[in-house]
Amino acid sequence: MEKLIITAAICGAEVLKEHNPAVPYTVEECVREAKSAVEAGASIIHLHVREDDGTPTQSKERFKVIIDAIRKECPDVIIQPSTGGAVGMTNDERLQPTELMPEMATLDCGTLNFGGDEIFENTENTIKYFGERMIERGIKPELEVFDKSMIEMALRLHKKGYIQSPMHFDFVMGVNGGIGGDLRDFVFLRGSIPADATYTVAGIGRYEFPLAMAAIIDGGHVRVGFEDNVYLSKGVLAKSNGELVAKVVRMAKELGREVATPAEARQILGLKAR
Ligand code: KMH
Ligand code: ZN
Repeated sequence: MEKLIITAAICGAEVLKEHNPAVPYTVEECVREAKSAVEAGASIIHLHVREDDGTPTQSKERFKVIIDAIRKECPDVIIQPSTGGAVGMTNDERLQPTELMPEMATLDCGTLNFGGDEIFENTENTIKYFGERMIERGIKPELEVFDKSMIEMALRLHKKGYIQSPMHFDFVMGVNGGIGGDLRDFVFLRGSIPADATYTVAGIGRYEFPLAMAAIIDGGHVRVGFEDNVYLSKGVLAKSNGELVAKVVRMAKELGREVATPAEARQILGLKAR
């Protein structure tokens, strides 16, 4: 079985220090959290950035400062900026970090309710626009799918040339508005992607570790981190993203699955050398 790629989604756009005081906002806090995750075994950092007061931003300049600072401490790690940003941002605002030519970036494959009155909008034309920019810039998209219909969308746009093979999916499961996080939901998504595709699973809240276990067994890959879940176990806040990654590493070890280095992750994902 392929080695396990662990992605750490260290920050997100919605989770706050009120949920867990270790959620990073400042440059120094982002470096601390990325470093803890990489030292524990993460090979990819899925990155959102904030202003120092916690306000989400897609500013290219802010991304550059934080990416450069993370790179100083973790020179090999794959940094995957978000193009989802936060609900309500414009397409061009969201695309700014792709101008920095990262190896990967997320590409959200559909619109969904995002709790309360929030709608995370990704129309077909938005997805095409983002897909084109990523092809132009040589960026491998992580196809974020929050429901089965979003896999259909990705496959359709792949046929039309907006997304290239081999595709790499991220099943984001358990969002209020998307697919649930039960094993049958996972099996449904997992069985719906092409044979040459890879996937990672990001379980939200209490789904994080059960779905990680399923992906480890199945040969898929795993995303954990404060963006998705702030608890190490029921009622126990994680002290760092590294603690969440370390738990996945322990699970993988118990199940006999080796963990990929960033170089091995690049090979598995077919990332272009920079
Ligand atoms: N913050 C969400 C609205 C992504 O990173 O591409 C979108 C999100 C997805 O987190
Ligand atoms: Zn994200």
